[in-house]
Amino acid sequence: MSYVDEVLKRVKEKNASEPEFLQAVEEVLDSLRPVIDANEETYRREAILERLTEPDRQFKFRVPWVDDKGQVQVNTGYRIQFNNSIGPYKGGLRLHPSVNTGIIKFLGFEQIFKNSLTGLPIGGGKGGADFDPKGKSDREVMAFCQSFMTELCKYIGADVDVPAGDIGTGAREIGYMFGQYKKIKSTYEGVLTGKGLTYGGSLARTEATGYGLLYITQELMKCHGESMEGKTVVISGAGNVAIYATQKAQQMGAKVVTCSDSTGWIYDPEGIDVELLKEVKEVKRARLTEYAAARKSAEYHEGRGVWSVKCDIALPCATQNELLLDDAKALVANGCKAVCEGANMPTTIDATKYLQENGVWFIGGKAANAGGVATSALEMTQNSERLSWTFEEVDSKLQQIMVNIYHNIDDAAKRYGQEGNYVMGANIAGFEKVANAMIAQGVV
Ligand code: NDP
Ligand code: 2IT
Repeated sequence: MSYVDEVLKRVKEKNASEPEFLQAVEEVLDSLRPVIDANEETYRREAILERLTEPDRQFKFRVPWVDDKGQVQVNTGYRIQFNNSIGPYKGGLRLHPSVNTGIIKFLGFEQIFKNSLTGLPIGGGKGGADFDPKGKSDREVMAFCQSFMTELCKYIGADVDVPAGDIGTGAREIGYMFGQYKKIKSTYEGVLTGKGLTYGGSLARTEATGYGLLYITQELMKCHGESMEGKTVVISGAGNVAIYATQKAQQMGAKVVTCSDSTGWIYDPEGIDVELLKEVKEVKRARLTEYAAARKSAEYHEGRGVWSVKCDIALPCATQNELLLDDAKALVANGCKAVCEGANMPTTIDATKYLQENGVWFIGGKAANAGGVATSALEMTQNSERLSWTFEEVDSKLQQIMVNIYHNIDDAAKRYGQEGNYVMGANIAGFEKVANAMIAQGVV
């Protein structure tokens, strides 16, 4: 049995109850076969794949807080520090009822390769809780965040582990968590990213994941002799990534005709009104029915359905496993040229294969959504030098990083005779740097 197959078998046996983690490991290890096979003896002796698929450490803890009725509530908090061979652990905090060990492990595992691809010195980690901020008052969210940080603060630090936002964690939650960290530790340090602009946050971090997604998509199109101008784009999600992806796509001259949330989706043939979407989602924290009620051209549909809309480019920006095989078939049948992932692992493995086999240019999340964490690393740099850069400075660095990522993953795929397989290119380019650092640092 090959080394990859041996490790895959062992990982499946050990983590049988964590399907999302197994999916992420399978996708990565499968595509690393050419690299591993070429250096099998070294990687096997060093147990590189076993070490990569076993987190450095994982914390799971009780988060008690009091709701507005005086009732004590209990959630489960997580932080998984996966790999710090190229820098301090770095990755977001997800607050969503679906959060469990397997979800955080899959996200932390992906983060290792994504962070490596940015070219910046950051390792992989992820955390969160099964808390649902939806429908909670600001006071309840603050109570939860303070209790969560009371425990989390023992494990993180500006040079140790630097959490940030993800689903359900935005500027409000990061603010409350930062305040509590500072209160307990009596130290003012860049321990979180995505902070408010008046207390150490970076300009362009809010926009970075969505903007970065469009910068890499634009480079992909350019390298295939196409542009974004006049293209029809279908986007899922209506949160941080989806909103700023929509905004940047429009600035590039494309028309974005959909968005979605967990209850339904919007088809707006005249193009999504980003200011209205921001008002509904960022200010009112309301459902998309409010968008439809305020906009004549918009149709609201219950359930899921954005991938059935005819488009040139599809950008999944909501959550994992939201683009399935049948959706991939619909996209291909409708002539979609490119799919780039704003979310983490939104496309299932069979859907990804179908898209690739049918000539759709496909860039996975590790490369396509790396602009968020890259800009977080730029926030860490600014915090360290106690300076803040202008929006234009950060944005131009972000553009350069995304263009570099495109060419790195394209080159890596070509090196192994797999031109156009950007999934393989991303996994290989991300892996090589981490594996080299692990070997250089010995058995730790
Ligand atoms: P937000 O919480 O801001 O928005 C998430 C959006 O996705 C909401 O519209 C939400 O709808 C929808 N959604 C979430 N869960 C589900 C679900 N189970 N089914 C259907 N829709 C769902 O999160 P972000 O925009 O920050 O994150 C979106 C994706 O991008 C995630 O995969 C995240 O890991 C990834 N990502 C985020 C980065 C960042 O910087 N924020 C960086 C890189 C990747 P509803 O409001 O109804 O729940
Ligand atoms: O998935 C991700 O890359 C993020 N949620 C952003 C992580 C970060 O540290 O900015």
